[in-house]
Amino acid sequence: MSAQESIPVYTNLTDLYSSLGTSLNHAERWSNLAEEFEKRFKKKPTYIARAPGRVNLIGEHIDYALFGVLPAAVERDILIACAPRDVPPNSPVEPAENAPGSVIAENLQPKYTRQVFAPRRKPTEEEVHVEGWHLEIPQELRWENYVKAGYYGVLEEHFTGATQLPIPVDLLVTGSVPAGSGLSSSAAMVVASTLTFLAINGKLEASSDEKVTKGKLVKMSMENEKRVGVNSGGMDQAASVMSVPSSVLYITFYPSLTASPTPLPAGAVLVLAHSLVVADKALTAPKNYNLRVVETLVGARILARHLKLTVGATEKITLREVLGRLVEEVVGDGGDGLAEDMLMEALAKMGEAVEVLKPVGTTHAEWGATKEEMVEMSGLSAEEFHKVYLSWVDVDATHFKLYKRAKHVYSEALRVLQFRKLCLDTAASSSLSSSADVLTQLGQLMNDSQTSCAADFQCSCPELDQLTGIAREAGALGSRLTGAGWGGCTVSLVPEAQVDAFIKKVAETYPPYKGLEGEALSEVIFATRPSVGACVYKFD
Ligand code: NG1
Ligand code: MG
Repeated sequence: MSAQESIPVYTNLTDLYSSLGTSLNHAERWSNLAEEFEKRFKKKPTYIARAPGRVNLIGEHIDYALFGVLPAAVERDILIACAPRDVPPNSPVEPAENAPGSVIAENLQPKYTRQVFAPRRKPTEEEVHVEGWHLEIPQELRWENYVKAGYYGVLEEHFTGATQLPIPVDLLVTGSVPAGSGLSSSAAMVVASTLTFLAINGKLEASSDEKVTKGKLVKMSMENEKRVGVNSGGMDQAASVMSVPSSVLYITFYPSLTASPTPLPAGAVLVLAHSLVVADKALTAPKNYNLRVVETLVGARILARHLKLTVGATEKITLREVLGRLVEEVVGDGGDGLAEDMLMEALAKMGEAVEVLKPVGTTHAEWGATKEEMVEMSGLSAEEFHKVYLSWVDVDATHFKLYKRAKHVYSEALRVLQFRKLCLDTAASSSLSSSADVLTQLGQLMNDSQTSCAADFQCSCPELDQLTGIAREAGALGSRLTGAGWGGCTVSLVPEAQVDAFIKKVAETYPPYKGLEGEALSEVIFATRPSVGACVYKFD
């Protein structure tokens, strides 16, 4: 699996549907979207772009510390149908429908209303600056921001300094990834919209000099997601773009982006269950997601200082790089060449090294450092510290829990490698007899991950704790939150033969599911299988 691969562009519906598998009624959704597009815009779509959501099996909140994670794309996805719109040359900027480079965005979901936007030449103060062209993305939760984010990336990547703008587009969106559920509807939206604008501007054509690869699409989508206000790692975008059916994907970010399919042992089924607590990460980021990004970065800097590693004054060293630099001093290689068993050994040692992030003379579990204390421990001046760690991000906290966060990251990174090793060893061995035991061990790692997320990273919530507990009692071998947390979904590892009984039991026991049945119930708790990553369909 290489980041250099090109993004699949299908021109034949049979090939498209066979790539998507048969478990969901894809054909009906795709043809319904195309028909609805034609009804609304009085022309056929030229492309439909697809990007799936993802479930993360294990490896939570460690992608932005540059540690490897184990997600898989889910079958649920975002689809965007699009076609170019004729705009007379040199038409005026108003009305926006006729403006050069303009976009009319509609959504099958009526609560997301029709939006029209176009880039402009003149920047105002709030606008993000791109040489030549600008597009306003307000820092508030609006559905079209995700469409704009994709557009902006393509604008910046392919049209900077150009006199010509991207071609005007009409588009229609539909999605089956529940929003705010930890299944990364946001990344699916951003990947799908980035793909839409790439496709329609000819950047996926084999003949284009600037042809975009999977790796490039992941990078662009990561940047684009930041434009919507979340300083995310790259897990969701990589999973949405690079996943393959039937395997989880081991994604690394250090020293570069790689994705290796990792087969799950036979007999293991993933069941997703929504806590029904909706986490609006874009709104709460200053108190949770972005705060965790800062806490892990500051922890890394202080740890590096204790370990006497050289760190540039303005460098935002990550916890993975601290480990890499340390190992490099000892064995001369901290990067790709480091064998996984050595990395596991080093990670176990880091679990002890993080003790230095605890305050001297106290073992208070809730300990956190104030800003002033962090500045002092970092060895930077207050100005430097502010510039490197706080100036670019909005955080809202008086205390920063560096020890707990770093402890979670190193232990979680180790669990990912242990999980992957169990999967690979099982695939390599011909005997199936150990399989029940392997599933138990995988489940235990997931349970340990949940404990660490709840106690140390503090990204769980009472409902997620309750739901994972109920899941274990109902027969899950392991159960944990998936995605950012603070609400959203849990993922449980359930033996195949017990899936129906498991779902029934959880449905009866988790109080928020009371009264739900049929489709309403299967919207909130359902089995899923690792499925394929993003693609584009091109109409004749
Ligand atoms: P969610 O909130 O589930 O999309 C977020 C980040 C990931 C990763 C996880 C936690 C975005 C787009 N994604 O996922 O990069 O850090 O949290 O493991 O912000
Ligand atoms: Mg998200």
